[in-house]
Amino acid sequence: MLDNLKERLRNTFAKLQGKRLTASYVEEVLREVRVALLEADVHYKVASSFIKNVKELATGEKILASLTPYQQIIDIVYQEFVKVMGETAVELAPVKGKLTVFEIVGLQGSGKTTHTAKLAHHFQSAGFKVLTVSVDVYRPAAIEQLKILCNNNGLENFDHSGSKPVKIAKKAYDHAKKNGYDILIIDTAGRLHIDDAMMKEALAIKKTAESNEIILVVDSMAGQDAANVAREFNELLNITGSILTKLDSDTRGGAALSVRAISDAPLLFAGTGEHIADMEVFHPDRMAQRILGMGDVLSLVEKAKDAIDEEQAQKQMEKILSARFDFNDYLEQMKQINKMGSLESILEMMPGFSQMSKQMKSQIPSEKDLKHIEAMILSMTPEERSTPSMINHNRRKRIAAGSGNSIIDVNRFIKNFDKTKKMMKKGNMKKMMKNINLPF
Ligand SMILES: Nc1nc2c(ncn2[C@@H]2O[C@H](COP(=O)(O)OP(=O)(O)O)[C@@H](O)[C@H]2O)c(=O)[nH]1
Ligand SMILES: [Mg+2]
Repeated sequence: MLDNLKERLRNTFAKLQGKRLTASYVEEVLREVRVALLEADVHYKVASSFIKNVKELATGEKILASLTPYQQIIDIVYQEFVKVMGETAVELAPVKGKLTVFEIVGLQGSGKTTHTAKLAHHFQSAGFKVLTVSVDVYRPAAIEQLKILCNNNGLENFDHSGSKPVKIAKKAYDHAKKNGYDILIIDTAGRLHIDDAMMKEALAIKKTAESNEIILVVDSMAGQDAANVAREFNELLNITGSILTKLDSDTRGGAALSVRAISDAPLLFAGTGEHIADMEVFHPDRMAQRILGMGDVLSLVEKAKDAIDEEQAQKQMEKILSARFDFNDYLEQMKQINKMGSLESILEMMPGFSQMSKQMKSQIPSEKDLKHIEAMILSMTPEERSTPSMINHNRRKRIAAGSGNSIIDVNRFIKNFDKTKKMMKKGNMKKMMKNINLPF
């Protein structure tokens, strides 16, 4: 899902790599982000305010002077995505022993009936006594659909043969009250388009059944329309939350970004399939990560931020690329890398990783190896550390004995060090660093 938006943003951000930012450059990039949002069917008002907010943050002096603009801008955009979708996950919190009524509203085909059953399953699994009822009298098959879904999944459905939605809702409500249900979920009828009759009916049910939650079901494939649906339903019914459905399909994603901003009610759940359990609590941060297609890169940015001081990183980088790289640097370098966790797992998250040769990967020591390497380096004299070429056979024997390693270990380590150095000199490392812009 969201593949187009993901791809557009990725391409846009790729241009930032390794560049010093200027305010006008940021603007150029943000223009592209705006187009990407609009193409993903994000409502134009939402897109505009999104860009405005990002611009304010991204053109601050500190960011512009930063050595890692790529990470910084992505981080700002990411934070803005999270904000637009509501910051933190909001969960419905019905109380046992007291009837809470959910009224499910939305256009026809958006997934109301399916999600009525999913919600019932969700709360019943959490120990609530849940009753469902369909008041979609216009399509008898719809009432049957909910009944079957409930039967198949061990859920309770209020059986009726009524023809007046408000009356059915009232009966179901009385029944639920009398029989000690914690939750009543009312699946209402939808239309292909928003119309007066549908809205009036939903409002009348709200009054009769004292609906505590008005939950709007939105098809995430609805694109720009999703924003209009959210606005109109909200104006009349004052929705308290929404469910975005069909996020498993090839959606452009705009709905996810527009609905919350327009209705100002939290996105509660994401529908991710046709099966009863295919519904997740909506997490704005995780969704932002999916949209950016860079969840992994973002956590990488976090790691890099924690582990590495920018200025020191720049110095290290310069040294690696010069011929002066010695054992002291090597040890420092490997320690830094190790602080970030397994290097392999970090690199795997990055676009440039596949370009790194197998041979190169094999040069990266594990944490255990590092301990041995550290011992070996500490057993060297300062001259040896800074002039690796002077370490002859006798010196190697001494280093082995002093560090508790075998001569074979020492030989292998020095050979690896030479290889790594050669590779860096050849410019492989430089190329790699340029591609991935890792700050060390
Ligand atoms: N793939 C997928 N299909 C869904 C999802 N939610 C609903 N559907 C399908 O969408 C169609 C319409 O759903 P339904 O619940 O009948 O919509 P309603 O008219 O609003 O009650 C059905 O075929 C559902 O199986 C979802 O999250 N993912
Ligand atoms: Mg239905």
